[in-house]
Amino acid sequence: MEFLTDRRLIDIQKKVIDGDRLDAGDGQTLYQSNDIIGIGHLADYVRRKRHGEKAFFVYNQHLNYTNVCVNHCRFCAYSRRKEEQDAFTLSIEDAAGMLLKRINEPIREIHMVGGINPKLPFKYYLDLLNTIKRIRPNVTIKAFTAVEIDHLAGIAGLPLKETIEKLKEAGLEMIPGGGAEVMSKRVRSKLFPGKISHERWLEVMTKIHKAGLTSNATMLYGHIETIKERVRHLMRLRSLQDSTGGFTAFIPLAFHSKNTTMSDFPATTAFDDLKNIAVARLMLDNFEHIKAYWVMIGEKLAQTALAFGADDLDGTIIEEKITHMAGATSSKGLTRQKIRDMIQSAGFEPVERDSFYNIVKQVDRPKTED
Ligand code: V47
Ligand code: SF4
Repeated sequence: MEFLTDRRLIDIQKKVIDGDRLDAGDGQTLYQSNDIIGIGHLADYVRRKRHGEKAFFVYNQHLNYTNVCVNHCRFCAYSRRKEEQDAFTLSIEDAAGMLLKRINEPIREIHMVGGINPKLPFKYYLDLLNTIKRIRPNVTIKAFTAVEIDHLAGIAGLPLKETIEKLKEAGLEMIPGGGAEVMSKRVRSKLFPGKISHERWLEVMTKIHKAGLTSNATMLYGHIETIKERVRHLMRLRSLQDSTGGFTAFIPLAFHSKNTTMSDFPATTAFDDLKNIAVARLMLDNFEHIKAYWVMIGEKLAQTALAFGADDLDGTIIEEKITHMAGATSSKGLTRQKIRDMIQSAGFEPVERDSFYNIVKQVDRPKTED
């Protein structure tokens, strides 16, 4: 492969072709390099070895049950204090109504997260899960980040293991990857001191995986984190994955600063967005899937990211709130046809999946259906 303009990547290229694991020093070199085409080629090589031309997406619905949160992360535009005018908490009936509104759509996954609202009892969360399962018995519920799971154990007055068992009995099958941000004590103390430590985040994930549930993992980038901290974050995820194998996908999250206390921070660049996808694909050799989350990086760049190591575009979503409140300009949802077109016009094969990457069989649909 004669495409590297940065000679420092030659040793990394050899490791990638030989299937050898990259180390933290390689991660640093990749992040420091400006040879985005070279890095992209290497990531694309790994991506095609794993998934060929397949690019996945899921028919999903987002449900945010409350924006009241006591954590006050500095990068968050979504959360509110309980007394603020636009603070909201869904009743179980409200949540049911949101599901019923779209009951005729073949939704496979409900992605449900919220703030840390001390007013809600543990029963509320069990009721939410039970209600979703009653209304939509066949969806997978991917809900509650590790931060919420930690809080739920606190209000249930139970150890993590028992808390997770109760949530599982009520219908929880998978948890989303949020809440880790960047695993660094320095960044946490400056941006999200109210949130659980990264040690606790990893502990919750370990218990989730041990309970037989899967999860995703994310990294919030484009704020005050250093390259070294990004690499350390990836290494910690890789190491946990070595021991549990419970992570399904990694999703780099591009920081959006509008309406936050950090609104002077510029948007991430396309260059850095693609680099984060590609470096993750190369460093996380034990993660099956790397998601280009179109909500954060926009539809056009997410499509391009398919050639830089990503194999998944997340899904249809409809009504994304967290990033749009922080100024995202992407759509709030996409139709399946739009996602298929994005994938096909990038030269890949669209594959509709469920939460566990089982392929959803395509049936002939009338042209009017998305
Ligand atoms: O943990 C909050 C991030 C996360 C901002 O698992 C922000 O499939 C950018 O975890 N700018 C929640 N990011 C979202 C999340 C997620 C999203 C999509 C798919 C999956 C999955 C998980 O959003 C939070 C935080 O890191 N976030 N505020 C912001 N202003
Ligand atoms: Fe709360 Fe999550 Fe926002 Fe932090 S990122 S303030 S935990 S809703």
